[in-house]
Amino acid sequence: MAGAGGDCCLLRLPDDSLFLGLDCSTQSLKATVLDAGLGIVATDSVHFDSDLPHYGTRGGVLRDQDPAERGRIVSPPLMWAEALDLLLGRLRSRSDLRRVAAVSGSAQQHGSVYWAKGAAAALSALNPAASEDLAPQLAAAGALAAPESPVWMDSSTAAQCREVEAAMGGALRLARLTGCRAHRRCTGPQIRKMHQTRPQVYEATERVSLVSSFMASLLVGGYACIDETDGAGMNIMDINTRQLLQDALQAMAPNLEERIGKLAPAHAVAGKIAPYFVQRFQFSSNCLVIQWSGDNPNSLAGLTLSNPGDLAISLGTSDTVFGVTDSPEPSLEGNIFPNPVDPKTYMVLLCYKNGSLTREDLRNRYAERSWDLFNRLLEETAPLNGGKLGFYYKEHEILPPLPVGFHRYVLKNFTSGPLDEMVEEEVDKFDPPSEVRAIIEGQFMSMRGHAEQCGLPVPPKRIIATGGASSNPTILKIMASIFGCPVYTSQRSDSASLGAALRAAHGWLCKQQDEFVPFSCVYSGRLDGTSLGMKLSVPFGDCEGDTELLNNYTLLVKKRLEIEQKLIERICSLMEEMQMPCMLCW
Ligand code: ADP
Ligand code: XUL
Repeated sequence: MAGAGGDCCLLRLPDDSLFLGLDCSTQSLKATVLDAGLGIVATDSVHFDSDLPHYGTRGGVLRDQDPAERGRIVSPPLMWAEALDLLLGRLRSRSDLRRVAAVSGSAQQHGSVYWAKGAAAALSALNPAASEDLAPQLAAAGALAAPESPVWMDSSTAAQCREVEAAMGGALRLARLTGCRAHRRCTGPQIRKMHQTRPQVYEATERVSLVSSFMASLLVGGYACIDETDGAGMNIMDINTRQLLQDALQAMAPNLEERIGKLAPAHAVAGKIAPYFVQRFQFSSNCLVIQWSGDNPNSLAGLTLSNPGDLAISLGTSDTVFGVTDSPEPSLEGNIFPNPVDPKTYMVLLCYKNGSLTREDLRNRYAERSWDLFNRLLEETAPLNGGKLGFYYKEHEILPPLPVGFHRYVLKNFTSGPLDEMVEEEVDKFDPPSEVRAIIEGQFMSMRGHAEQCGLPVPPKRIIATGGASSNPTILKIMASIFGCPVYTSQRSDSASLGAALRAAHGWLCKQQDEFVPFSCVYSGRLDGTSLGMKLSVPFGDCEGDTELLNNYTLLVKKRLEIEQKLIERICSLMEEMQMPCMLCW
């Protein structure tokens, strides 16, 4: 293996080359362009709601209003295609796209795109000379069997999840085989639901892509493979052998294998960039498209996370907590994905649906829509919030699996008795500053408790924070106190598009060497002074009282997990009373 013996620093990216990374996330399409010295040359983004308002999305998604389709959350794939044209048009005026040696990307994980019969031909015939852009050309060719794609926020697949787990010998067996139980957002159950509820769409489908492989397909002008990392979020791939599992495919829908196609490693070349992009945006016809992957795996690459003692926390539309391991132990709570830049290791991930959009909701209710006021309220309130604990679910949550609803508790005798003996009392509301502290403390306490249960390092040596809300230092301070470690941030909060640019460079090097080279060859000896340098944002342990506060948070985390369990039991017995199947504990 080239460079495995430590001589990978001999490998060089050509001096004048650029590497483009894209990130098609829930709310926006973002870009990072790196030069050969890994400096950031350009960044840009297209915000779906405001830049492409004709799709009518809110937060990048459409929510089904039909009561029978409660929890169905979709996005139009043509919106992502239109965003690609718009973003590349903007980038072309700011950087010389002819110098881009390779492009790769990230996308929100789990979403499924249904290509119609004949779409492969339509992709290869995209016409750069036509007056029309990608989206209208795809629409005119009838390239999509479904105009809307279920995305990771969709929670309408409970029945399919139950069926799939039963067919596969239970939730834990499925998790051990595929890296996770059938979470509602997993792609396999989404495909099963499409087959069951819209059979005409499934019948008309030639290929199913993930959002990541959909975007790569546009760039290569043909079907790109699903990569083995993002593919692990589907419940159909064996995470050890990285092969499709026949019984899992059958548990989802008939004739699925031919619709999925082959899987490919994340560092592989998907193809050369299609003539459409060469002529429209002046890419070189030699520009390589490296397999796209999921946004969390690409963040792992962008943060160069490789030390098992480090924990990454991404505060984006979803909140995610992840780390690296070489001995994965799949559980009922988290997800295991192969590491996109190291074939020997895996990433362990916890995902929360109530991330930035729920924080925004509380900011709008209690802090006049202003992050400045939100932060002032956080600073006005004392750590531990006087024993006030809040559970805020604007979306059906994954961890714990609770439906939409807000729950608030106050621990009785908080200032006088021992914390672990305190009893909680349910209340209707808190004062606004306490609401604001309760959501932030609550989110981090939940992450700490569940991370520990999944075998992630707690306390970690350090946390690397990323995603939109990681630009907020007041929030990061609370994260450090609750986890009991320093918090670092990278230069830019969009580690997914940065990771995609680095993976583009990695894929390019692997192609040059004709074999896998270690990812560190891309940045060997060059972390500081490049886009990859980390800065210490919040130290830990320097202030008197840090440790005592951490011990108190430890007790509150325990209490919080107990209350979560009681909430789950309460909902389960309500469902039982109504003689409905319990969706929380199947
Ligand atoms: P995505 O998952 O779509 O990639 P991002 O990582 O871009 O999301 O994060 C977008 C979110 O960042 C917004 O919804 C917003 O709530 C949040 N955000 C931006 N600035 C701040 C801030 N100063 N404090 C807290 N949250 C912020
Ligand atoms: C991860 C997940 C989310 C999306 C958000 O499993 O579902 O983090 O990737 O973009």
